[in-house]
Amino acid sequence: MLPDGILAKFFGSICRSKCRNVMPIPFTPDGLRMDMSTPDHLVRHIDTDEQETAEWLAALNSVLEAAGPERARFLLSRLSSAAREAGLNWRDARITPYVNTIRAADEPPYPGGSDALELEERIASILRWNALAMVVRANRAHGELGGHIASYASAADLFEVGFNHFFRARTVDFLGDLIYFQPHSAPGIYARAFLEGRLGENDLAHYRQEIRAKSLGHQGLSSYPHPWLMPDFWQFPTGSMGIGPISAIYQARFMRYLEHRGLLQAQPRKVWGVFGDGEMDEPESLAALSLASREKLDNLVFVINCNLQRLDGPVRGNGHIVDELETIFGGAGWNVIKLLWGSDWDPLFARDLSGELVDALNRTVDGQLQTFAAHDGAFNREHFFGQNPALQAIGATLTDEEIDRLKRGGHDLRKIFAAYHAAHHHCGAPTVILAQTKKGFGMGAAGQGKMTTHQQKKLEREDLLEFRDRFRLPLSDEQVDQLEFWKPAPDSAEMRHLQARRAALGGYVPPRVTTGTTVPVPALVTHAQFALEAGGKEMSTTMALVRMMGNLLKDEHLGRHVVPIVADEARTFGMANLFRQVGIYSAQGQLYEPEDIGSILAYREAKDGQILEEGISEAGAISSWTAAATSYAVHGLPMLPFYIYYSMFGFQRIGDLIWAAADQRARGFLIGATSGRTTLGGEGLQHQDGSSLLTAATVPNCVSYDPAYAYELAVIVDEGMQRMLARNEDVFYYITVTNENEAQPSMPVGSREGILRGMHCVSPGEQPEVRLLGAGPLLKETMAAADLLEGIFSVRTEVWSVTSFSELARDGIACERARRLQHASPDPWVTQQLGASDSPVIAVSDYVRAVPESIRAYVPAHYVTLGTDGFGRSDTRAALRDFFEVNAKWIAYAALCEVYAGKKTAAEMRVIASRLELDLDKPLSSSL
Ligand SMILES: Cc1ncc(C[n+]2csc(CCOP(=O)(O)OP(=O)(O)O)c2C)c(N)n1
Repeated sequence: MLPDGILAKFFGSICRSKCRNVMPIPFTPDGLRMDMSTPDHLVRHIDTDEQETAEWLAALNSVLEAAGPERARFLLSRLSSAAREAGLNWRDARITPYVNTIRAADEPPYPGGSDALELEERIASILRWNALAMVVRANRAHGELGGHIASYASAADLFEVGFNHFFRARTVDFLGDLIYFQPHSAPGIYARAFLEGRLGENDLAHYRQEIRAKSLGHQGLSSYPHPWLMPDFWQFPTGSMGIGPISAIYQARFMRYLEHRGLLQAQPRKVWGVFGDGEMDEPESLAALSLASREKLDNLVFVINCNLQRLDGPVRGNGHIVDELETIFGGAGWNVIKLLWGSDWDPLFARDLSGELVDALNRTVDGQLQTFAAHDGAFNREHFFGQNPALQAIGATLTDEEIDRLKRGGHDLRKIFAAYHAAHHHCGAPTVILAQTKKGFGMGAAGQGKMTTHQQKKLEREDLLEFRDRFRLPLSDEQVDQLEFWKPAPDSAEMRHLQARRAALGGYVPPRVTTGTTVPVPALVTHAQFALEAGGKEMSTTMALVRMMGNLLKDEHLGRHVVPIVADEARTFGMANLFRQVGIYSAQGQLYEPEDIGSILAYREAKDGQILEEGISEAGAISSWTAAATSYAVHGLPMLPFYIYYSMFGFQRIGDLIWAAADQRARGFLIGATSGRTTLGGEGLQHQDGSSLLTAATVPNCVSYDPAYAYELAVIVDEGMQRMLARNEDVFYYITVTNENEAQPSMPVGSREGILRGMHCVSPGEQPEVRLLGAGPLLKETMAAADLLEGIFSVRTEVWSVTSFSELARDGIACERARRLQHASPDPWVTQQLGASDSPVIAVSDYVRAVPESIRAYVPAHYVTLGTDGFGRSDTRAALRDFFEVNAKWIAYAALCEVYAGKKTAAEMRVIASRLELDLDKPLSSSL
């Protein structure tokens, strides 16, 4: 009967003990005394009653031996709740000691034994050299190219264990693991592909010289993983810190979604993400940790390369980044594995009977660990092992050379294998491996642990020779001087082993594979007849979009490929009917009776639900969208995601994730709803979007539209589906839709081409004196302006609907350039449409003027633009349009200024303005 007796003893002893902090040991790396106080969170409590502690520990051990770990866990939980009941306010520290989570005794045998270990170490050394040589060579030739040596130097072993034992390739019957590679470790991944025979020497010789290489008939290698630039190689762009981690989580989750919906066969695939410890500072890196554990994503493994440094200096110089991440990941429900010390530390820990060694490691902050990494064995003996007699005794069992060679966990293949093995087999939660390494490992005095190591791109001769010797590379001095790449003969033991391991794991990684699978697109009339033949019916373009999507979801072939995504606000966009129709995806199904059960709009969660409702995380929703939009390549299964969101919280909020999706050759629809600076009345400054179309225009493979009418929207969506699903083009669509109800006309005959190319005439006029171009929600104001001009001022007009200024501008740029380069080219579409007339042209957009300005060069007449520059305001649409000078009256007035130019005086124009009730002395909308 342990509990009661033990509990009584426990509380008694706690009351007796007075905890005392260990005094930190001042550390003097250069002989000077420094204030090196250990931060409070790294100071452990001292034992005031060792005998009592020993009794408790013995009790725990005896339970473990007699009844096993389950019983021991139960007792500890029971103790913990008793402590809480007694008001102790105690909780288990989230931080475990600064040692490996996996005990040496629990390590599995290394596959292939010591022979394999030795070979793999040699292979890693070759890769280190080739990666280094690649960067140094490029920078010797062109100092501006840049590149990184130190990151891969620290991560090489972490990658190699993955490549040799875990990262499974795509085969005919297995879709393969997915790996998110730390971007600035790219040289190492290229170095491996070179040994594998996937890249040639000329490719390596053109690292970061993609343009020049192509002109010489070589591939050239992009700086970081960029599927756009190396479409058969890289799968996931990670160059912008933080994007890799959140994308990896949502990728793992999307794989589950596909499985639960029965679209993808359930396979034991893994998503691996290798990231830097500095990268974990990015909000996106940590943003979705709880989603991963909530959804029990045991198909996900993060390996955080804790080399303790970022670019400028230590990640957490005054603490332990590993402990901090342990707390964060552990708190979020992840399985955390600390991989801190190599096998050569095991005998030292075995000798550490007093616990002084562990205590010293607990207290040594990262900035100090970095300093130790940068110094030799003698220094470390003096300053680390020299701290007290117990440590001195442990250090005395090693030579300086051995101290120098003591490995950190992330450089020990055996330890890494044990951690990966545990992660690979862990069930019920994602795993993070916190692997401690040295930045610039092996770069010697030139780089290892140096503050400046991240930016080191060149090495002196002596350093290169030292590197060669350090990794026992069979290179002559001359070969080192020439920075020759080293590739052992195909029948060498190293190459045979390397190839055999990859063959056993199904082939090479990373591969980006596209199968060219197409999905039949239903005829436009089947899902959008209501829009094509609207006949004046009132609806908003958002309503039209949702109705089309509802119809597409019902399509026999396409339906299951559609992925509706929202962050929140499905109700705002009128999508609540889809809850019932296709359900909201939840891995757990629905464990509660929804409040609105029985209603036709009932909130329905289901394991095979089709809607991804991500909660208020635009970063999460776009990551899901990217996973779906690239499924055609990643899983060989084309999907058609529609992510519908407040347009202001798209390009502005998560523009970098959209840029990464573009890099990844995403295909899908981004729908900027409640769009337009004056169309989303009431919401004011941070909601009213006047810029997303401008940003969208800067993304090369993003095709953006601002349709005014439901039929325009229908044609655009149809063409988008044709291009992405039937013609397999690597483009994605950004379409703005609004919540303003409007009488929707039917589609005029022959307007399809104009809609798609960017403008079509909606109100032709005989010899117009002014041409009005209206876009999106402001087409209505433009039409009203034409009525004013015709009705009150007898000015002949013509009105055009501009569906896309950016498509018009792109066409203009291409035609103009073709001409400059002496190629035959038709006029740009906008030039053709506006023809030979020199009547002035007035363009109006609910976005900043830079959007309509983008076509100025191709407008063959005097051109005036009106837009919504400035901060949004909370008010009615009418008030907003007057404020931004984009309502019918202001448009008409702008037109009259051109029509009457040189014919009417300023005073006469003021009379016209007052007739239109316009205040000509109001401040500029964008003035401060
Ligand atoms: C969003 C973003 N900000 C800044 C950078 C520039 N940058 C590239 S690497 C790096 C430091 C990375 O440190 P860490 O993640 O610790 O990786 P390590 O090189 O130490 O392995 C920085 C700031 C970037 N790539 N992306």
